[in-house]
Amino acid sequence: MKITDARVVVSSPGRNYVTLVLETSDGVVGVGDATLNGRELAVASYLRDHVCPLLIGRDPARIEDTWQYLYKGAYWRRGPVGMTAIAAVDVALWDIKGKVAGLPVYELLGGASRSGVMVYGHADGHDVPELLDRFAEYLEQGYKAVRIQAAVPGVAKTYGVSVHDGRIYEPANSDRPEEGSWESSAYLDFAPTVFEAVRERFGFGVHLLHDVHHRLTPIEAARLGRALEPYRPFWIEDATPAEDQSAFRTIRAHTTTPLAVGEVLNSIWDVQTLITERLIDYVRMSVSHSGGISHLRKVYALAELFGVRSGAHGAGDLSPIAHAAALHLDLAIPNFGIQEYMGHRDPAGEVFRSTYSFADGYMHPGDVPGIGVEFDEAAAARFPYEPRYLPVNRRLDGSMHDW
Ligand code: EZ4
Ligand code: CO
Repeated sequence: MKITDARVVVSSPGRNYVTLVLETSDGVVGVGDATLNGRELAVASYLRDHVCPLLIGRDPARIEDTWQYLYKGAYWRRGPVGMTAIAAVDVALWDIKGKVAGLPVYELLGGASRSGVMVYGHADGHDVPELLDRFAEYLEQGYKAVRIQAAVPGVAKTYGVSVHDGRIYEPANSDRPEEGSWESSAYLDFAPTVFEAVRERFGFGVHLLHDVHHRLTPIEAARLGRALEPYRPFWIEDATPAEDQSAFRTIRAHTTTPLAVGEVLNSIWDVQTLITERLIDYVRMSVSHSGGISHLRKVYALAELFGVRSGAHGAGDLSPIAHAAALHLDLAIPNFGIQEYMGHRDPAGEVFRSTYSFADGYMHPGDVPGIGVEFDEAAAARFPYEPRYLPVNRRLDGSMHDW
């Protein structure tokens, strides 16, 4: 069997997605997600112009060899654009392998290690009462874990708080980067009061998560971790800018609050120190942005040796194909921790028909052969690409801050 066609589809059913479609001489079709939020067309070009021509004629069964060929063959290593492109190829090849074998991908990865994948949802609010109302809705739906984000009083725009139009939180909401402002001291005082309010109303029988979104210095992050200890968070995420691995030594030295990081990282080398020095508890790299199933499972295997668990990024900018791929891996690995699940805005469901399901706080990828997501190219063509940027953030003196 040979790969006979490789094409890239950029569409915007509710938000932009980049999808790779591979076809084989046996008529089997595999799909992979290549979406890199706000930089979509760079990955589309990397695939179209530099990778797709190399795939034609290759044996789709040789997943690891293709991975090595694309990674080592590029000479230029790591980085979000290249690793997202390779991930799309990798997931499409796993999809093909599953379809050829007549098995869901998790069976090819060693089979299920658990009956379901615990996911967390996102509760947010412009103030604490609104957050509490949203939180209650998640509990009613059966969620066992919920991320809590509330607007900081006096701060113009807070990460993670949506415009409540009944839709899913989407930070890439403008054709120019929106500008926000940030000052950490108000946030550091406010965040523990949010946890206190949620614990007071709902008790300790539900996991609470929180995303700091790269906003603090190491010693500020240490202070936050310590202040949150009485409320026993499941984790704080991206407490400091993620690329500085050694910053976590400082945070770790001061708090027992569990730490998660990795959604902006792309390779096993980016988390080598974090894992081998046991500086984090959860690694948040996603299938789509870190070389696909083949590479992320190596990250998880390394993490297993050091007692670090998975906690993969699962925002709406990861397509349903990426979410399904994540669920297969989550179901199979021994050191699964939790999976983020934001859901997808309509009309994404018209373009991506998925077989995964949610019940009582747990998800399952389904048992159809392959990844379990059908990509409808005719439907995708009805939703053309729209330029969208993530926001930027400035300090009160006008200088750039992480957003
Ligand atoms: O900002 O996915 O944990 N989730 C997040 C997300 C990210 C977006 C960036 O594309 O931090 O909201
Ligand atoms: Co995050």
